[in-house]
Amino acid sequence: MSAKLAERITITAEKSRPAPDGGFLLNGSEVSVELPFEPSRYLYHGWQSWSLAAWLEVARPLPPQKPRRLHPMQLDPAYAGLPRPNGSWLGAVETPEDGVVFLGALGLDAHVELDGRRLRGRYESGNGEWFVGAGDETTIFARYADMLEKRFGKGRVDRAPRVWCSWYSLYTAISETILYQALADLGDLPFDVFQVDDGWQRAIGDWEPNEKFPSGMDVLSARIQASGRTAGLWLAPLIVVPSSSLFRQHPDWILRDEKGNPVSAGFNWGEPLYALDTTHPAVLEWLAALMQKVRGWGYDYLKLDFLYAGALPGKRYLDLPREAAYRNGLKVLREAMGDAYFLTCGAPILPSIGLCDGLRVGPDVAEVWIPQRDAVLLSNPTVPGGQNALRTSLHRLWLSPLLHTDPDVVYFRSQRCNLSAQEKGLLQDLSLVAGFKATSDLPSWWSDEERRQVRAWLERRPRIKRTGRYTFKIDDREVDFGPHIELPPAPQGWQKLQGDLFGWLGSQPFILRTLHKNGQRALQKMLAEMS
Ligand code: 9PG
Repeated sequence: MSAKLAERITITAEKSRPAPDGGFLLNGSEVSVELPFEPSRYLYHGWQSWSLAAWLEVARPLPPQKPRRLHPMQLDPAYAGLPRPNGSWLGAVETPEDGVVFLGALGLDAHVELDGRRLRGRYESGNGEWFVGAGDETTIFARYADMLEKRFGKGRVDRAPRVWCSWYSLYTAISETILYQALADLGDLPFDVFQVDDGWQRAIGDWEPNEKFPSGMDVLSARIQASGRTAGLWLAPLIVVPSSSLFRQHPDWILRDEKGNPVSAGFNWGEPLYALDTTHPAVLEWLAALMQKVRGWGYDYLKLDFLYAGALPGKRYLDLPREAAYRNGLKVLREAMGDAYFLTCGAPILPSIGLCDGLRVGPDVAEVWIPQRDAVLLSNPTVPGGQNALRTSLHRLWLSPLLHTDPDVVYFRSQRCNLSAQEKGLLQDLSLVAGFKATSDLPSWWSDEERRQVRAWLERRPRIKRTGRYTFKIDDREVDFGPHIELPPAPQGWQKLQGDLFGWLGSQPFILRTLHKNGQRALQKMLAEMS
């Protein structure tokens, strides 16, 4: 089938030659592949960890993702309005004969879209290589991954560490007291890493411990290490908020547009986010010093988050293509952190390959499967939720020969969790097929039975066999994720009006600040209930 199909597609490129094991290698700043059929399904492949990746019907275009103010942190803002099916670096269509036709860039700063019967690829600047394949989906992605490895390298491919992370229980309400308690309550459960997430720092940009960590970050890491575990730390080194000292002290470090205005990197923690220019020598020095500082505190597992900010469109100190600028920044971070385990998050996919050990491959999970307002009314597949995380993570497992694919944490707890037993089971199975185990459940929230399940999950080393796009065998059990990843339908009628209103409101800073304050209040209430 594949040989025949390969003969029937028409390629337009500056140069093209047959690839050694079938398909073609192209060269050109713009290339196209004309299909001998009308495609009905397209593989959207979103830009960064949290962006949507999924096979979708060509005839059912994606409704606009809302609110718009959050686009910079949820998709590639350069292509947010594109009406046609499209994605970053690669795209594919299903063939009538049960295979796929695939077009994928072998370099950075590239985008693919489907224009009728044509797959079109374009590099944002200059020329680059492409791979075209036709035939079996799994085989083609394996070959693509292999070609990427030759160009970008790969991370450590031995087993991923088993991680306890503070985010999906305590969120920013962490303190050294609470974390000491959680650490003690974990007892001898075989977690390799105890990772402190967002909430320890003074501000986004001011990476020093706040008043909830009076003993200092080094004392905390020593306690973690004394439990036999690696200490892990979250940072978002490429973004900065206006309330930080960094922002006030170094206006010239901020990524700006042609008019000189700071480029928006989104809105979170009740504030607008801005990006650091990773081509500025002083920024690179500061990033390297930051990595050395946290290594010096004793943290040997680093989760670096909101990394997309380094690759946003803008006018830089050096005139480099944006993903090349990002990758240079990432290289400096990697070198400065030495042999620490490096997990990238909110990270553009291709330019992170070879420089990190693990990559978050989907949006955040949450203690709810489908958040009605955000996922349904706002048509947003990148917001926290079990289903959103499952869908996108599954479509990025092809990356597993290159790095550890982190599908985010799983839940065992029934306290403070609205997931059904089946939904928790789906996420637990996902962690097994992705090969990355993490949870944020506070150990004191587990029943004895739940704690027993956690131990069994941590100790398992199941045989995994992929039997189809969404089907796997985990030891002898068949798992089918297929029925659980369908996108909610686009809102109609009254729901559409509601969505439009919420979308508008959700772009207003005063609403976002209010939502943030409400979230903080809910966390304070939780802390009060816990003590
Ligand atoms: C800490 C968290 C956790 C989590 C990360 C990241 O507003 N947003 O669009 C948005 C997206 C993701 C996000 C936070 C906000 O989560 O994925 O694991 O570390 O940061 O703040």
